[in-house]
Amino acid sequence: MKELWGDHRQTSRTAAEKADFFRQSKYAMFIHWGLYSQAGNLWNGVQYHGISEWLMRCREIPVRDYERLAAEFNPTAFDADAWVALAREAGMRYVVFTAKHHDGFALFKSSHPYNIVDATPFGRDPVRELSEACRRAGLGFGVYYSQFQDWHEINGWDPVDGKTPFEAYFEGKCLPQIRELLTQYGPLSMIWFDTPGTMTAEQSRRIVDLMRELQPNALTNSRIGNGVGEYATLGDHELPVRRIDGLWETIDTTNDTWGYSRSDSNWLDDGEILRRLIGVVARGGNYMLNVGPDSFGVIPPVIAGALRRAGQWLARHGETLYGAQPSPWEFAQTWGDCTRQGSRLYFHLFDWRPGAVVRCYGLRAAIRSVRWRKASEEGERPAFRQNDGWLEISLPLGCGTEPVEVLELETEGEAGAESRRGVDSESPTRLDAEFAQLRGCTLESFSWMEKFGEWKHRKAVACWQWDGEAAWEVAVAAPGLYKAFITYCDPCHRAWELRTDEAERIVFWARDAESRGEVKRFVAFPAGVLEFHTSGNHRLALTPVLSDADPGTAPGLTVAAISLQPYNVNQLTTTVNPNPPET
Ligand code: FHN
Repeated sequence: MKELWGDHRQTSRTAAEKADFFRQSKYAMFIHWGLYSQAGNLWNGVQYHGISEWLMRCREIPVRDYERLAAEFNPTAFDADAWVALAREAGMRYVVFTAKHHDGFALFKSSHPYNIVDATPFGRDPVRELSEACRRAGLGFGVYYSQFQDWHEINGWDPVDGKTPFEAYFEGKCLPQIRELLTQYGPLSMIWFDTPGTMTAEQSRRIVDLMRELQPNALTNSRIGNGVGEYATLGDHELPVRRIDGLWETIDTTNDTWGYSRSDSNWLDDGEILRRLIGVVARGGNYMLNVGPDSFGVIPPVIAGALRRAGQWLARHGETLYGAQPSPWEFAQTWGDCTRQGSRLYFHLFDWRPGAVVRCYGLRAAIRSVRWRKASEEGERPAFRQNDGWLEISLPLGCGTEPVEVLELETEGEAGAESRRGVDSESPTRLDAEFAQLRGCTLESFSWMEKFGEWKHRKAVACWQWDGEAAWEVAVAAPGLYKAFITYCDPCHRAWELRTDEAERIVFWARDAESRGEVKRFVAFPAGVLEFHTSGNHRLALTPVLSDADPGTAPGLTVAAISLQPYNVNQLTTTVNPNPPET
């Protein structure tokens, strides 16, 4: 095999170069394919509705019964070039394929007999075919390897003390198979590890040492465990609200499962794929999106079509994302999101209409020009003005056929941005918990599953004391009335108040927003109409109502966000507070 690889042992790229490949790429295809795809979540006539690659575990299928899937596995329609062509057409820059998932079945030729070449009528090696197809197409190629969970092996799961009996599996199957992957398929972009469980630091380190020895150019993700990965993988389906520094990725699915499931057609559409991709790049990360080919080896056509349509957009607007820097703002905007290449900003419009004004606060740079990223733009240059920290761009009438339209702005030098959030006078502005200043309460991270394996993540302010306060520094575009919506769960059936620094306040009663166990049911409740008498800087504070205090209890309430929606911009009231709060 060595001849296929060239001399890569001597030509190790530096860490910076490896990072550069990752940073430039931004968008990747994740593929979950294995014996579970044969079952498609159907076992003994019963359809199961969680993530399908967990079928063996969730249905408690004995190893010998599950192994029978191998005897049937003959995906004759599998065509590595077709999958890779789809990834390319979708605009993805590398592919990560499940060489071995938790069920222990290897989708490559291994000395361990439980592998696709030796144990199925199919008899081909998809890792080889995909690695070669990616090389031909100029895409990066990496493999997923479940290093800790192996439900096929008696010692490959739930080690008691991190050594025996797990050590026997680790030495006997895990390390030899990783060696095979590192030596049989030419240069890999990465090995993508998963669920390190109770692996010891030494075990994680030994895998990394093997990678450094055999493929120093291959990256390692954080799920190798014990802090030795080179880039961070966030929680499954986690789309961060705030910018994250360093190398990281969001991993996501095109429906609600990773492996193929006959019962799951909850597909993303091209617009949603693009919005998620852009949002992740704007926060500083890479987006790896999964497909689950079926038992024939076919990627379901509905999602293939959506991926291609998103790819057509990327073919027109790729320079706004590949190699792009994150938004100068830490957060998304009311109208969409922003990416940057040097002194060029790209405003990706998710939510807009012709003739509307795109407004944003706190850009620290003068704008030289604004244009549509469109083929014919003659006569349609949007007008813009910068005033008092606000930038306003007036969209022309009659524009827009794209799932996401893009404005290109040229700035004087590289733009920075204020951390203070602007409150728009025409569109709702969401103030997330992540950006609140907290006293007597804490920011907590919540993760839960809706269906089995379908993760949701949200940060929220919780653990309130009676004198606690969550406050947001804002810049209000125009004085007037704003309807406040509070997104929360776990109500305490108590009064809360939202107060401005102009002594305006609304008091609302926290209603029922039932959560079930770990599952958080965040709901945006209307709380009241609040007035800002002046434009400019303000402070908005949320507190429990003290007169309600019961020393024996906590105030409760888990608050994810406050949204301010312009109530009636034309109906401005007096500049004197008509309704002073009680002291
Ligand atoms: O248990 C796996 C799951 O099946 C899937 O592979 C995902 C992908 O990130 N990783 C694990 C759960 O986080």
